[in-house]
Amino acid sequence: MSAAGVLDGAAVPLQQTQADAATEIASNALLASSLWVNVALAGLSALLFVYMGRNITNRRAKAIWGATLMIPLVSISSYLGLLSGLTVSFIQMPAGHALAGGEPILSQWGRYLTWALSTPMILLALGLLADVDIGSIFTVIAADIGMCITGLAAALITSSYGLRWAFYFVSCAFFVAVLYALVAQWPDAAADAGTSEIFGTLRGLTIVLWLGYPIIWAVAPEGLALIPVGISSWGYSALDVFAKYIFAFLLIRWVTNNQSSIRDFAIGGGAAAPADD
Ligand code: RET
Repeated sequence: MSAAGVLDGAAVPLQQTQADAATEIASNALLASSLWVNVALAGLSALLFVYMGRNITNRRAKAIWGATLMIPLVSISSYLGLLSGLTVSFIQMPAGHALAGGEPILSQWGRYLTWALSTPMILLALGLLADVDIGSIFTVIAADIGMCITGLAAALITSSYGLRWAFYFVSCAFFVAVLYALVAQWPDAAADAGTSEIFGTLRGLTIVLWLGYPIIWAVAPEGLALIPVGISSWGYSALDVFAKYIFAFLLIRWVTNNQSSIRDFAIGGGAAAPADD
């Protein structure tokens, strides 16, 4: 395969399409601001979370903090990738799509790629908080990665409009598996672990906010093209503010204030030894 992208039927060097994408973003104030706001908030969040976690000693609390800190760090990389044009492409829509035959759309496919790293961290943090068994954490994270990668496929397919939606619905099926665990399985573990209250708050936040992402995809230029890319990008960015930074702040604040009530990891594979007093 040659290192060339195809735009309007003509071969275009990849470097050029990358620079074009970056220029297109920079010249659209709505779009550019939706990305820069997140770079700034992710940076501030990462610094704040490092500071908040400075006195954590409980190992489970430390693991939750570590997973949570990854969320803004992945986010910075994600948004810088979009701004640079590296993870953004002009995509010609297939026949059947509302924009078929028109200008290629600017797809922010890097979002779906980096969600495959950030969303597992969110679920790992929630699973550790609820003290869910490792098999369940693994399964839910596998379904979640499946959701992100098939979402990426749905966004990138240019050969068939039907297959774009087929991948969209496969992604939704993975999403249902994640939601099922959050709604029906993990709350019992959280109740056993004594973390029901904070788990309930974060679970509610996660379910409501995560439902917004497939809705935006469906109405964005990638799907039915009912809204322009500047608005869909702001939609994702606004959801990210709450689903990532606010979520992570609430979790780290609770963990640092309640270390003594967090069940530490079992030592040597057995039950944790009771305090020796
Ligand atoms: C897509 C489109 C295909 C169908 C579904 C989707 C779900 C995406 C979700 C994303 C959550 C992202 C978060 C990112 C934080 O870093 C891929 C949009 C179901 C739920 C929370």
